Amino acid sequence: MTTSLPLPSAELISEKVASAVREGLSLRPRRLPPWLFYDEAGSRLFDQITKLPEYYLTRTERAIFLEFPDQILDCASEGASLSIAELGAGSADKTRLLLAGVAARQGAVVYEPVDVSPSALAAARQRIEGEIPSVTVAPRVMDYTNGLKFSPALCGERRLVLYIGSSIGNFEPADAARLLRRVRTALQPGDALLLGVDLVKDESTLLAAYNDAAGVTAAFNRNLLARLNRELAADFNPRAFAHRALWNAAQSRIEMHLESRVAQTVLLPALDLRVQFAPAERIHTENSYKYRPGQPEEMLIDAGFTPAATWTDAQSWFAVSLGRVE
Ligand code: AVJ
Repeated sequence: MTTSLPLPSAELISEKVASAVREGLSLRPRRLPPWLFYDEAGSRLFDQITKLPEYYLTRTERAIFLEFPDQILDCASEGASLSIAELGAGSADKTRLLLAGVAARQGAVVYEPVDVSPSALAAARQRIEGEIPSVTVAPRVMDYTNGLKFSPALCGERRLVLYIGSSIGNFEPADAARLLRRVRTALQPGDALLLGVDLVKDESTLLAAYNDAAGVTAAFNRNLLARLNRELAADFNPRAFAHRALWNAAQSRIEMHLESRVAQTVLLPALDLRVQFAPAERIHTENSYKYRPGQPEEMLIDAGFTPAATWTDAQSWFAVSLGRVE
């Protein structure tokens, strides 16, 4: 667990956890931010989610990268050489496809994964450098939602920033817009952003992706409570909360909640907090926005990028859009 490591950054993260939980559990309706899902156990569960038959997002985006690697890289590079940055270190499985393509073209490439988690970055570095020796990994420990600064670009080299996996979907529209504008500000003319987003589709497909038969998403959702038990000495009984995933059509988002099965009181001594839950009272743990065709391009324009191309799968379930800085 990160809290037991004597790293200054781990201490910062733990202060961040404490204040987010204090704030979120005091709100009505109660809520907890989705970045709290990703401790070590949560990251492992998310990895399992990406392999579920119902969770179409990861394999659909991967299929797009497998089908159009040259078009994507041609469009981003316009013949120049590229360095690759990525917001969120992720499992780097899809990133590997693009990195291998860039390495094959230029001989070598620098990859800068940006993440708040030093352990996620270390894992990404090991994986990538082990598999593609011509990639130099330069991890950046940074909370990209609070500000973003890249290393100075090499002369003549263009930076391609990856923000894939529909990670942007966790943010409400105003926050998503602010984040994309921050990315734009950190870039130079010639640089580009590759944005991967999940598209609106039939409700049953959407719901199944967040309500898998094997219960992995439920375990992922409940792990959040187990994490608070581990890190804040809270006494949540995760099984006393039901996993709920619903489609909010008006807001075009899947919502995940943890619903108290009974009246119960939870103690969080580290925060000097005691929270009473009524039966069926919910904690809102995640929004996952789904976009209409054309919307990723609009978001890019709003942030100051020029949309250059969009690639999608045969069913138009997922879109990958490239925005250029002019
Ligand atoms: C990593 C935010 C893209 O919203 O689909 C998966 C997280 N939550 N199953 C998503 C998630 C439940 C995922 N993102």
